[in-house]
Amino acid sequence: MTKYYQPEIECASREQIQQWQDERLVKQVKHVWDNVPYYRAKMEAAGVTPEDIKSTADLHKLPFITKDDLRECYPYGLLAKPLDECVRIQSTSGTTGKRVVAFYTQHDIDLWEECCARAIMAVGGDKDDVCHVSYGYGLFTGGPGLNGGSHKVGCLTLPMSSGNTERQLQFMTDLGSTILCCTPSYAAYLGESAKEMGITDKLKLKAGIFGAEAWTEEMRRDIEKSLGLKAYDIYGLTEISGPGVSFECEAQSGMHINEDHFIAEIINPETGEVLPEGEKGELVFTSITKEAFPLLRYRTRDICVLSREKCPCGRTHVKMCKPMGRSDDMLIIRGVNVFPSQIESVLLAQGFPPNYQIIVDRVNNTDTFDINVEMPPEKFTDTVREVTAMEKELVAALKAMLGIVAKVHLMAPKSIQRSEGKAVRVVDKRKLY
Ligand code: DLL
Repeated sequence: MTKYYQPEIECASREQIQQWQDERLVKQVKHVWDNVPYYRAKMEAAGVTPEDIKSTADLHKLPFITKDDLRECYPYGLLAKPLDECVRIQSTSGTTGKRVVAFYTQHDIDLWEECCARAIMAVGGDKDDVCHVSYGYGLFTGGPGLNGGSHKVGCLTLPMSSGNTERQLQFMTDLGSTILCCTPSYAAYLGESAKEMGITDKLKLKAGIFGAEAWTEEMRRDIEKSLGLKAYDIYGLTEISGPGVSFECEAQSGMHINEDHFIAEIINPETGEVLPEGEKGELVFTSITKEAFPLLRYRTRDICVLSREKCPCGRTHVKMCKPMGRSDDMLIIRGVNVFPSQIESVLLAQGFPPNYQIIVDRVNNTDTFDINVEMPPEKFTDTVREVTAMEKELVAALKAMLGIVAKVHLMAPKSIQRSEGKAVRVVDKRKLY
């Protein structure tokens, strides 16, 4: 039986959860109104004042906030606390371009780490565990979030970060890591590498906490087999805090949303209308306890279904299914958020017309990322050396923008098929959803 980290919260009655949400929402709306002129103006434009929000039943009256608002307000426009009370900044994956920064007070860090601690406890973690964190550290929230959660649980924490697979496996066997936290693709790669090194039977892993990108049940089974552990999903986004917004329990069937901190809604992405429970739509979050960067009705663009069916683990917090797609064009490639528009801006800056096609696939559980790019007539050459040199330049410029390496294939002018309607810029062959 799982030891609950905070059963009085995670297994609270619906009435209790409702009461927390009602009280905290009213307080949060006032905090935002008083401290964030940008959102106050949005509320005024929508004809809403804090007095109109008396409980979660009034939530739908508030205007949405989107990634575009975050970009428009970059960097300080949505801050709800003085900067000298903030202790941390994190940012969405992808290095430049469409950057989104989130601010945290110490209180915000504590509650975020608590959410991650709950996720670790939910997979059976306790102070006797060795928690191996191979999510990236730095601006990306994966490493710092799980690291903090692991400390809170009292695990021996290995802040490995990503990369250097041989060293990861060496530490894993030498120190007897029992819980692995990383992206599912990296977990699969670690499993393969352990097999190649002939050390699979030396691993002591019992559980893995894998998220930040979409992964299938098939991939879950592969990872569980190759690493000899139980694989659990974890979900989150920088704007709302980071990993731990929701997490899987022993039932491995959907992720409990930490409802004492976040209110979840499902909306129709076209109309913005709130959909009844059980319907598929876009996930929207309101953070009701954060101080520095509290977002009200933030549109995640993740397509999802919520369920309040009774969970065998005893937790009462609502569950979300694995995200089933996105309502925008963002791709997550090797755990990094990529927008086609970022690629387009690099191509234009390098003197290439925006005639390109992105092809993404998943081979042996690793994402492949190819970009076919047409050469403009004035750059056209079929000399291999010249083509290779141009491809190399584009790869470097794209890496600087996105933070990951793409394979670039230069093609003759007019060789990418033109579409009569909307151009097909992305061919995603991964069957993730
Ligand atoms: O990916 C936070 C995170 C780190 C989550 C480590 C889990 C583990 P961002 O870089 O801001 O934050 O990307 C957020 O990633 O809107 C989803 O589209 C996607 N995503 C996150 N977790 C999952 C998951 C982190 N378990 C975006 N399954 C989100 C599918 C996920 N997609």
